[in-house]
Amino acid sequence: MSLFDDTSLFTTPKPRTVQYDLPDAALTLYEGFFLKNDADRLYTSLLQITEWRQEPITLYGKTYPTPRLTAWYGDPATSYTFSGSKWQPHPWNADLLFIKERVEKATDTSFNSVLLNLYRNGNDSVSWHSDDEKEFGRNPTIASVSFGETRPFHIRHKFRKDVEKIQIPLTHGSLLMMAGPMQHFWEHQVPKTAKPIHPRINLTFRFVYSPTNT
Ligand SMILES: O=C(O)CCC(=O)C(=O)O
Ligand SMILES: [Mn+2]
Repeated sequence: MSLFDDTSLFTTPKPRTVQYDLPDAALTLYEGFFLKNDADRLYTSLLQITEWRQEPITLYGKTYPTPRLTAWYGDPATSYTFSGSKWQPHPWNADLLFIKERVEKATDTSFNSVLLNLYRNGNDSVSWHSDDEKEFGRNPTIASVSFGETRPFHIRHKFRKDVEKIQIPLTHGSLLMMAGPMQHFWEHQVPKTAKPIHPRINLTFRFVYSPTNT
């Protein structure tokens, strides 16, 4: 067993729901949505079986390796363009379907795809962005599930300087639901950290509209 598989490092908080009172967003955090046994099992399994890749990303005409590993799974008809690359999904596996069904039941929402991110250490990150691509529809509902090391999820309003930026620690087994007009009014990031930390897996379930399902 490698150090990365030592899930005893990660604890899940007691289940609780936090509803954030924010302008132009519907944001709900379910801590302990997956209890420790399931969260540990899913972390270890997804770390090993996911088709992780480090994709190139082009910013202002320069190409860099994405500062994390990613993978895209979903229904065959969902394909989507992100940072200039066309993503063809891998087929669902049992772990992803297990997570998807639990999230769909609890939130009464359906999803047809998931983007996985692996933050290997503190040097991995995702920079400020919104998930407002037209393939997600006008006001997309995005379900964000986290396993492994807790990383802070920063959000800031794009237009209102009087609205405070907030940081939400996304713990092992948590579910964060982003809905309403949030992707049009807010941006989010997971910054780098100099602290020595363990990996974190994040899954964002989305509904992708395509010519075959609309
Ligand atoms: O890792 C996270 O919590 C966020 C990931 C994210 O924003 C994305 O994949 O679009
Ligand atoms: Mn995002």
